Amino acid sequence: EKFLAKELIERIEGKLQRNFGREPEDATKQQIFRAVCLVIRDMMSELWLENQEILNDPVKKQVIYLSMEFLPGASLRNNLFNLGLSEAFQEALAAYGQNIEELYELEPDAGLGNGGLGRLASCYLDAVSSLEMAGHGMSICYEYGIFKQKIQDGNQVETADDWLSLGDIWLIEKEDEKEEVHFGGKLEEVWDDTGKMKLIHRDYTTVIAIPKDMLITGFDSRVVNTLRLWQSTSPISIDMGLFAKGEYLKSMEEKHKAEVISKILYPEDAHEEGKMLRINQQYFFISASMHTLVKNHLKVSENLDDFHHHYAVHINDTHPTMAIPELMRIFMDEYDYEWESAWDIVTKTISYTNHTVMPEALEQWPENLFAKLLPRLHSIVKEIDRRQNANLLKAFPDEEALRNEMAIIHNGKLRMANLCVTASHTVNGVSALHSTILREKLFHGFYRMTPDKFTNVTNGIAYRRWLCQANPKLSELIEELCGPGFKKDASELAGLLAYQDDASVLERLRSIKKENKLILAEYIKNHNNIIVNPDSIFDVQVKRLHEYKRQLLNLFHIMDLYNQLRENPQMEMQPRTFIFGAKAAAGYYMAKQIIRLACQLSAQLEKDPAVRDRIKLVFLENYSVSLSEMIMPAAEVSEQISLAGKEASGTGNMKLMLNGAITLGTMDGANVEIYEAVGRENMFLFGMQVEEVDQMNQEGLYSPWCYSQGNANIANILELMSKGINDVSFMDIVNSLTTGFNGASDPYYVIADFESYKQAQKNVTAAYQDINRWQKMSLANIAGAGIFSADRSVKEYAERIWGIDSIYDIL
Ligand code: DL6
Repeated sequence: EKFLAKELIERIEGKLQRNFGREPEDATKQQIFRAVCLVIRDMMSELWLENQEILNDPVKKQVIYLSMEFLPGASLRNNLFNLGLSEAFQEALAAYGQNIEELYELEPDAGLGNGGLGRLASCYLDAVSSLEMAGHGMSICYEYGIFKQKIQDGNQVETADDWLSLGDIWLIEKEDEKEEVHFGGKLEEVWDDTGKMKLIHRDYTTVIAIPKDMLITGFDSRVVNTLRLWQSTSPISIDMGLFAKGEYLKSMEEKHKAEVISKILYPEDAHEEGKMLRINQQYFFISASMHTLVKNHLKVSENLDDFHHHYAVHINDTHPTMAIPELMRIFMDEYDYEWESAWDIVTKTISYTNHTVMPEALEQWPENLFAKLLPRLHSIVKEIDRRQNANLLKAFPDEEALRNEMAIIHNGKLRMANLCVTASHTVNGVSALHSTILREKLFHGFYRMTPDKFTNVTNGIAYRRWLCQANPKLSELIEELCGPGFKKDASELAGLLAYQDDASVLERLRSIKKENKLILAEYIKNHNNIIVNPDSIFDVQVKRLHEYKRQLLNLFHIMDLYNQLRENPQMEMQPRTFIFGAKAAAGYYMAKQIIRLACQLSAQLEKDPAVRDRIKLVFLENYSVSLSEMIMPAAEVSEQISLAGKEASGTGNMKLMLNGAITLGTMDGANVEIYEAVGRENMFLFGMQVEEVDQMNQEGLYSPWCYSQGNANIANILELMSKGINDVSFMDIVNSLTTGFNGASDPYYVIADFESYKQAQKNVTAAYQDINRWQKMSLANIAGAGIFSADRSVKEYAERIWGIDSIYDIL
């Protein structure tokens, strides 16, 4: 049912009057924003209610996507687009002289995640709703999301992200569905008359979990799902006894301790305090979520025997692993299930996606800390480990080292990935290459034991957000040429290929890109005070800052160009604008140094009149979902230059190709599948392949210092960094490359891959100078991006892992 602008005007006015006591003409922008969102929320709630009966039918399975991180970004534009109401609202707001674009700009991003993993979770919720499937996300309602990045004097400074000040408008509190979560305490054995022993948990601390639900729409869909975000609070708001004694701060201590759990997106786990908070966060949202599922199931079913027919519980990386022992605990301690039957149901319920092979990101908890915070869960994990060890002994009687590697508890550590693989019915990686690495290396022993458990689901993106919403001109052109079908079925983007030799279409593509570049150029002027040439190549690397992603390699190339230009100021060159966006973890020293290098290099290039019109470096502050929606449409080169074997998939690579940028990348993660989709002629490949990296690692003979001795360009770059860029020396980076900072020198082979990268960059320039060739490549990338739709990924999960279908198909 479509709404007329007139009806919307009445609804918006009603909200303004009832909620803020204002007429439209006296309302602030924030109040109008809130009123508009409330009107949309009502519409979504109606759709949500309509589906409740079907959704709660135990015969119809639903997926529960557990993730410590979701990155929804902004919701207003997305919800209007999905509901088909963008124009109607635009018209309604115009009646008050309001521009809907300004309301879009007002909305803060819900930044409840760090990067790719969280954004993927949000893309998948969008796809689940768009495919009219039943599925809900569960996570934490962090009061402060991912920090806001400020660049001050060329350094990253973190400030708090108070997204709830306006973002709360999308949350519906369901106080009546709150849960209790128990921490700490001790276990006591109690024997009954029949000689049966029960473990009783005593003296625990209780924290209350309050659900805040965000409704999730899908494109042109009757289904609205929810993202349930748990907020922590204490059952005791104030201890009146302590207050009466004058101990004011202490009287509120319990409340503060409880509330800190959902205060902030988890910090690094570098020290014990951090670890403790993170274990508490994980258990908090898992315990509340599992209790809710069990309760809801028992509303529609007699017992828990058919729990796995009703719920597919998916673990997004190891952070939600506690779902495994927590479900076991609930089944056994609260519903008297025996171990075997509980295990049977739990293992049929749980599936797990691995998102990284980086050892430092594979979670391991100190056993003593885990036991202290969660004594009952610890006893259950110990029993899972004991049983698993018996299985391992049978499977690998002569391979002690392998058994140790596969153990869940080893050397005083709890290894969450091994627990996940042991208890999940299916384990997947996120690109073909990554899944191969899981099977052949990281989880090889498990693969030998249970090969059928392993599968691959290549990541996908909510492509309508980055194409139809972020790049409306391109979307309109595609619709004009290929019809509107691509909005439902991304594979129809391939229809564009019919136009690859059509000069007028190629020209229109070029002019759309130019318009988008102008928009980004304006943003850069306003935010960085740098005037960029819109005819220069917009070369983009946007992603979290990590050494393995090799932003440093990109900077090496820029420093090399700078050195060449200084030596030969007359050198002919196609102007380039190198655009970076990246947040570094607050405690990650080397990542922060690399940001500093980028910022100082940017300033240095600007200072030099012989250089600044040809190469520019722009470091965009505070890279976020919303900023990405402006960058992707304007990008021409997509830098995907991680060391082969390290990037599990990448999803920025997909968003950029969808917008016609051409990938300059290594054979890593989903780049391999981009290569399969568009062919070598439509991207720029370089660098070592995984096998070569493995060989280098095995030989252990790599000497970046020797490379630099034999290559004057590399030596000059190192010298430039040592002597100083914009008067700042970067000796720690130089040392990390040449003599080793934390162990091996240049562990991500920046220097080894440099020449190959440089050649690929030359190929980029040559291709760009042939306008027709470049536009054809660009078109081929847009046309080939359909495979990277999150709808495709979610369909694969639904069919091969979760066993769910559209709720309407199975009626
Ligand atoms: O699968 C989503 C995303 C991938 O695209 C990236 O390649 C990968 O680095 C990222 N992984 C993580 C791992 N975090 N932890 N733990 O963020 O996942």
